[in-house]
Amino acid sequence: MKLYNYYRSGTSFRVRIALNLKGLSYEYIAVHLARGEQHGPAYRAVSPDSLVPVLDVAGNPDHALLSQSMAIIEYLDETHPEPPLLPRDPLGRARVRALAQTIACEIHPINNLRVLKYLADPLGLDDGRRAEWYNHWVREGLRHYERRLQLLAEERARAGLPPSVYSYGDTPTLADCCLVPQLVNGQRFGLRYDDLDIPLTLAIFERCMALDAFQRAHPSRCPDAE
Ligand SMILES: N[C@@H](CCC(=O)N[C@@H](CS)C(=O)NCC(=O)O)C(=O)O
Repeated sequence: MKLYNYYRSGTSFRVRIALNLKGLSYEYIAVHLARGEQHGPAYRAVSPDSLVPVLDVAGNPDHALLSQSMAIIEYLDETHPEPPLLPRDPLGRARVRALAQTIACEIHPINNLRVLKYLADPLGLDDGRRAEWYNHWVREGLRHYERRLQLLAEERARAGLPPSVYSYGDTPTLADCCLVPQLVNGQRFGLRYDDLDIPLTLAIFERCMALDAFQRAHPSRCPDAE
């Protein structure tokens, strides 16, 4: 498999984590987003929407190019079921997808590179105002994530179960693949989490980052890291 990605891309980071958790090796193909390589004709042939990540599952540029990190991770989970990244039961799957989408649908799309660029030009927001935008949506989204974790912990307590080790249950799931890159991305933008009151979220982050699969996927460990 080949993964077209970029070290600082949070959605690429999600897929790198999933590949590592599954124990799958892949060829790392860097697309330098900051230099605009995603808009060149070579990459356009791979990704019509000029976005990373793209996973080439056949090693053939003419077919089996998968886009959208969530679809890619679910594909990997279905084709390589162990260890599962989604619970077996429908209720658990819905819960994990809801957590994952709290990050992937409510935070990330309004904060990605092209949106931040558009806020600058043509909308004219300076760096400070753009940071305000970014911080607002990340902080709000993380508070909502924490609240979901609290509700799940209460539900488990009612069933006589201890709190989850990771976002949902005792093993990492799709939700953790989304959470960790978002938190790392926020750190890069100078976001502080200590005044946010999100203890469950931060404890899960630490547990994930203690795992080799998450460490190896970190931007600082990527071949294109600067
Ligand atoms: N929903 C897509 C989002 C992909 C996305 O936004 N990728 C960003 C990097 S994290 C990108 O390629 N940005 C290029 C740009 O903004 O020009 C996914 O989950 O894969």
